[in-house]
Amino acid sequence: MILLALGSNLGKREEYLAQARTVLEMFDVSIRRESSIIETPALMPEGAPADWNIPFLNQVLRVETHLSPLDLLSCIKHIEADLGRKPASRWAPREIDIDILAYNDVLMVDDLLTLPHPHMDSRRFVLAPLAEIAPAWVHPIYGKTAAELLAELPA
Ligand code: PH2
Ligand code: MG
Ligand code: MG
Repeated sequence: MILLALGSNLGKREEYLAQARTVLEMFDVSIRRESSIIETPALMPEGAPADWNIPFLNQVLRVETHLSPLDLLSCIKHIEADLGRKPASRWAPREIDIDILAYNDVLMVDDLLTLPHPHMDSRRFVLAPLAEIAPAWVHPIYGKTAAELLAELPA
């Protein structure tokens, strides 16, 4: 199962998510399921500027594609730039963020891409929409389902 997470906390957030879905389909990334869109408080690094504290819209997609993980990543980087995302520091507010959560059972650690996404198991804004569309998906390292990982999150 190939899983993507979308996030936006700048500008017309809903439109950025919709445009991302449209452009993904144009690049041979077929969306098979999409979660509800949820609004979530920004998770910020310690010491982040106060004006970074802008709520996100988040959504998770299950997709199919013939692109390899790194080709999918480079496609995603192009889409993010095309939709108007400006280069900014890590975790700064962004018009659109598209992250690959998992690519089948591929395990990789690379400067460009780590799979599964290294923080997905601790983030409610990822696990809640993921558990909505793929509760039985099993994390290839932890051997737990999305539903189990969500249930184990501290409140
Ligand atoms: N993405 C981040 C940093 N913080 N917070 C929420 N709620 N949702 C996100 O998608 C998010 C975040 C970096 O990609
Ligand atoms: Mg992200
Ligand atoms: Mg990203």
